[in-house]
Amino acid sequence: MSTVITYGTFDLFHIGHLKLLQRLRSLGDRLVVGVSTDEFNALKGKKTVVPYEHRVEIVRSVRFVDVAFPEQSWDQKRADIVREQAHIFAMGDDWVGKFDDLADVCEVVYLPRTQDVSTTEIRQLVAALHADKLAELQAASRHLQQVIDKL
Ligand code: C2G
Repeated sequence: MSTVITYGTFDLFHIGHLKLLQRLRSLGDRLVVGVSTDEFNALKGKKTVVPYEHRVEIVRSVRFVDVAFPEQSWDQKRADIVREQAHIFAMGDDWVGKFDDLADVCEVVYLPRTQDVSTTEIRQLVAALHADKLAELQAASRHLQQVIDKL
């Protein structure tokens, strides 16, 4: 039974997250995932849209995931690897080289990210849609005001 371990925020869960979990699961017999808590993300300077309780439940419900647990600090990985008896530690290649220090306790692997999708891009898209809607409403209210003024 070989275990693969990975970590992430998984905010606004998208196809990039799903494809990574699917590929990681195919590297072993069991996939365990550390999901960053909201407090830990604050330490990372990250504010998520979806709260931790929902993100970890979504990750847990992915059929490629066997276990999901809270990631609360940068330095818990070594203990997690030993606890879960992980053979492979893996991340997307935006983290390449960052966790090579774990190579004394398990194999360290970085997989290519899925192109053209990210939580940041989804947030920007929603913000742009919001701004467009706002502009539309402001134009409508200006027009309405002009009509009222003519009455
Ligand atoms: N990912 C991917 N393709 C994308 C977007 C993300 O393969 N288009 C991968 C990332 O490389 C990462 C995982 O999905 O391995 C989760 O990404 P994030 O939620 O952005 O994770 P992050 O906030 O970087 O947290 O201790 C490590 C941190 O917990 C990593």
